[in-house]
Amino acid sequence: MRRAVCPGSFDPVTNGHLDIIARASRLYDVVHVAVMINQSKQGLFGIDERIALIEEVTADLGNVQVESFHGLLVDFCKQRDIPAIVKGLRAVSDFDYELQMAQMNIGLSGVETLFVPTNPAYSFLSSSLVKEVAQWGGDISHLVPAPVLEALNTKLRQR
Ligand code: COD
Repeated sequence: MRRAVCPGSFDPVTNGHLDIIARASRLYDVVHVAVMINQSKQGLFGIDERIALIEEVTADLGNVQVESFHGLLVDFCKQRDIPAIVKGLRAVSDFDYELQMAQMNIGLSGVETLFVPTNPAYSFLSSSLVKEVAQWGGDISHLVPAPVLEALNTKLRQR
């Protein structure tokens, strides 16, 4: 079985994330989506909500498993015998930090990182921007899957 992991915060999952997960799912037998638990940062969505949304929007891919993790990503990989991390690269600005993490991760554990260029339609897209635009009533319907749009609108109405 060829396995890879797509890690992230996914608060919430966007079309940019989904594009990378879908492309990884065509290259690997199993893609693990690892949702990082960051105890020092309260997200808009809880970890279980993020997982449920990712499961819903990746169900049609058929080979995606969604889990949370805390601690080092390479430990998550080691425990599941995952040899590769797949990351999307949006711009040169992503590259410096992503390169550092890739080099640290291979040095720590031998886990490789593969970079997939973002779809140009999503090169400016991040979860933070989506939340900010949605908060002020901007149209983000072309940037997130429909269940995420609905969940965001519900969440923002509750605030
Ligand atoms: N187009 C393409 N790809 C995208 C887009 C887009 N528009 N948006 C996001 N992505 C991809 C990127 O690959 C990004 O890395 C990934 O999706 C996740 O994005 P986010 O914003 O949800 O998540 P981040 O950046 O907060 O996630 C950071 C990690 C959790 C991956 C990282 O902090 C990590 O690995 N932490 C674990 C602790 C650890 O091991 N630390 C040591 C690192 S060396």
